[in-house]
Amino acid sequence: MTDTVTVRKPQTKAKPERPRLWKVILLNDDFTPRDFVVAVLKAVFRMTEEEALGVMLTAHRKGACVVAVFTKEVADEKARIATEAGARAGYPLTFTTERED
Ligand code: TYC
Repeated sequence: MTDTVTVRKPQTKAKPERPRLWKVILLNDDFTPRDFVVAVLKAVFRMTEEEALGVMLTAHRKGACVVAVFTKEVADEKARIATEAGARAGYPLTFTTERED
């Protein structure tokens, strides 16, 4: 008679990972006009005038400001479009992205 021992594979729990989010960060510079920064924030990030003014002023005073969080693809694309809008107008306006912890 043969003893049969059944060894089960440890069950891998299906744990749905939440997609990591990426911050779009606006960097201050000494050349881009304030109105231009506000216009880009409104156009690319669909902010109201008040929201855009607040973000622009925070970046102006502190050196940088988080604009919004998105999935990596959306954050990269919006940062690229917003930075290019500045470059097309001859300004060094820069948006970067950074992974949220
Ligand atoms: N510092 C700029 C000025 O004085 C305005 C500005 C604000 C530029 C925020 C970039 O992210 C920025 N004209």
